[in-house]
Amino acid sequence: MDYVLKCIECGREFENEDIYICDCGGLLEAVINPDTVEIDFKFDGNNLKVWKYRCLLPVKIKPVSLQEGGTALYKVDKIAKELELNNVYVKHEGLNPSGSFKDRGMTVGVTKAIELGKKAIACASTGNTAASMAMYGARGNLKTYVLLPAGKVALGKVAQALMHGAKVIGIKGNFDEALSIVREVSQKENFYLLNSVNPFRLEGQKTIAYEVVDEIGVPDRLILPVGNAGNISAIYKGFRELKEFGLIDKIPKMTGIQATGANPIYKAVIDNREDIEPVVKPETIATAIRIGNPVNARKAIRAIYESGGIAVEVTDDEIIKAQKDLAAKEGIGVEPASAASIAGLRKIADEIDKDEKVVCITTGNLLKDPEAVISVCGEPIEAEADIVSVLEVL
Ligand code: AN7
Repeated sequence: MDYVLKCIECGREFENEDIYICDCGGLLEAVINPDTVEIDFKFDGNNLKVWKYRCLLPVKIKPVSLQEGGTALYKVDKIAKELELNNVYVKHEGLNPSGSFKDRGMTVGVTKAIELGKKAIACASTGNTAASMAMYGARGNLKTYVLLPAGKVALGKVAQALMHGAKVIGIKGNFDEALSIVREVSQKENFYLLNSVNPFRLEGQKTIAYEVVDEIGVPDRLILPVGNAGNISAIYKGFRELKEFGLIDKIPKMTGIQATGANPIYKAVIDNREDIEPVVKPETIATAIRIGNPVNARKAIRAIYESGGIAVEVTDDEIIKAQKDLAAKEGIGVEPASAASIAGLRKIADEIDKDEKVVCITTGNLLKDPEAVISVCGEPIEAEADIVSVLEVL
């Protein structure tokens, strides 16, 4: 399969794969030449995993894999009924090996790092990227370096990054500052940067689109939380490619959800702009999407406009309610950022046709952020170790 990295702004094409950004400052995208692709999979719902779609993934060597993808797709009829909708699904990306969708990107990104002869990989992270990168770095024998906003990353994610052997540095600043630092450090130290500005990482994440089509055909609408805006860009690219290759005939309305305290893409879309104004001090309980200056904003905003989608903002209270609904009514445990997709669905339910096929992506697992859970649910009740005391509190 032939592909080039192409600038989404000026159209310049690069043979060199060891770059992240065009000289003009534009984001890059891996553009596959459809005439050189031989589709060797069937959309039959079987054998779901990222590497089922290898013929559309731009890597040449044996992948560094932990059997990512193939996540569960649940129909959520109780939540749907409350909203007077008939076809609502949740694709639970929290069931990936590290507990988030980032694994789809990392299996491709880390494989590319090895292909390029890199010895070390790096990222800034609100947590999940770090956890996933540490895991795949370990699997691929690479050194891993992580910059986090100190005190603002869910405990489970920090624990993962540490245990899988990353060098973890908490900076006294936010994610946007960490990303700007790690971009420069990576250049100086020849680390392969695995934030979502890396076009190959997004290639892995586009398989969410492929898998949804494999399972239920093309939905009418796809809803997901938006932070650094890589995932919405990647999933849109996945659908766009399938359409270009003649495998599907429509693209779902891409619907991006942000927290009110970290909402630059929402603000741009309601003003019909193509560029964001960064939020300088982003804040939300959904620390995964506590991002004020998303690097993939221009890709994401195009994905929303071109697909006829929208952007929505939700409050922390709405996020917590959605997290509880998913957990207590449907048995699906997700972290706060992931619940934003259901909170967003609730907000726009009136505008959705009742028979629309809607897929909400829940991006990360409940276990990632136990502290957020305790802060909203409280501690367990204590009782003496005897039957009478237990019956009393029941
Ligand atoms: C659970 O880990 O940015 O819009 O550094 O962990 O593609 O950034 C995490 C993002 C949604 C937003 N849900 O995805 C990181 C990081 C969860 C996340 C997002 C993240 P993008």
